[in-house]
Amino acid sequence: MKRRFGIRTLCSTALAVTAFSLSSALLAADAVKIGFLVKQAEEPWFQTEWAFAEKAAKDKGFELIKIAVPDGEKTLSAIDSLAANGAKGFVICPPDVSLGPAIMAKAKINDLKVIAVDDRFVDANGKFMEDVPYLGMAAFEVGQKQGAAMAAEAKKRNWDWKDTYAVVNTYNELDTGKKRTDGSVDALKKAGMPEDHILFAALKTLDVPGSMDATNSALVKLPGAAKNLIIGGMNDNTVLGGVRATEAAGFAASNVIGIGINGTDAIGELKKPNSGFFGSMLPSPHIEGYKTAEMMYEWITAGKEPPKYTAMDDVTLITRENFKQELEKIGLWN
Ligand code: FCA
Repeated sequence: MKRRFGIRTLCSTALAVTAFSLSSALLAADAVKIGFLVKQAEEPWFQTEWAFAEKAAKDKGFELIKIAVPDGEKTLSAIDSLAANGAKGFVICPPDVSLGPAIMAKAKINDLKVIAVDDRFVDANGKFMEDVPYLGMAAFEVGQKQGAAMAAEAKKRNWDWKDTYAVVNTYNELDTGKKRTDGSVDALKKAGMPEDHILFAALKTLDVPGSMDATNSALVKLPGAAKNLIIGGMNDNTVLGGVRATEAAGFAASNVIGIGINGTDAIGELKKPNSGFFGSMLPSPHIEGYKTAEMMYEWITAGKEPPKYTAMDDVTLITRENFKQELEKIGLWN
């Protein structure tokens, strides 16, 4: 009797276990998979987007597949591997916006939905691919705020425009880059900076060494009267290298105002007690990462199409005075 009871218990336990593992296997097979592809995984900006997309994945219960795509070849093969893994869509900041048509063609063959983040796709004629949902910075406005912050700090230091010059590192190949530097130059001019005191230096690469090279090429063109310098660029890295170039050229920190954009990539610099890198315009990488991943999830699971264009225009100037508090507020201080 005792033995029979034992066997029956064993059988039902076995059945329960089978049912459980079946359902968890089904669940795993059913888990929605979403890719998040970024062009410069080494930038804290993109690591922050990833971290918050991961948070969305936990909250909503989907699986996030993060892939670094530094070039076109890696981008296209990443899309194939996402499809092979059963993903249903991906969010992407492409290494080159003109890859847009190739990315969309690959996504279509593999039946994957696409949302662009930060850098907007352009077609073969250089026109925005407006059909592809895009979320990114309101670039001109953010640039204007950056320029206004530079001018305000120059005013605070009682700088005279007569001996103040600006070096703006540009990356006009990328619309969001061009609009940001156009915006900052617009604000500097409106604040009274003479147009011929603004020097432009084209960036070859979007990293610190690239911006150091660009600024160096402009510094040699400065007139002897240049005492104070403003350093501009589309993000933190493109300003950080510029500031390094001013140090090498012998400018003291008190004679340099560099203000970047991103905030995330300037944390190490702002931890230093002093440098010509004065601050950064901090947008919302946490919201960008979370929201794009969430929009993709809702598109896949509920058929809710994301808006074609979402502009993020909220920025806060972070400096050595307030960066810790501002980053803490949005959960970015660690
Ligand atoms: C571009 C830049 C990044 C970041 C992002 C919002 O992709 O390369 O550093 O500023 O826009």
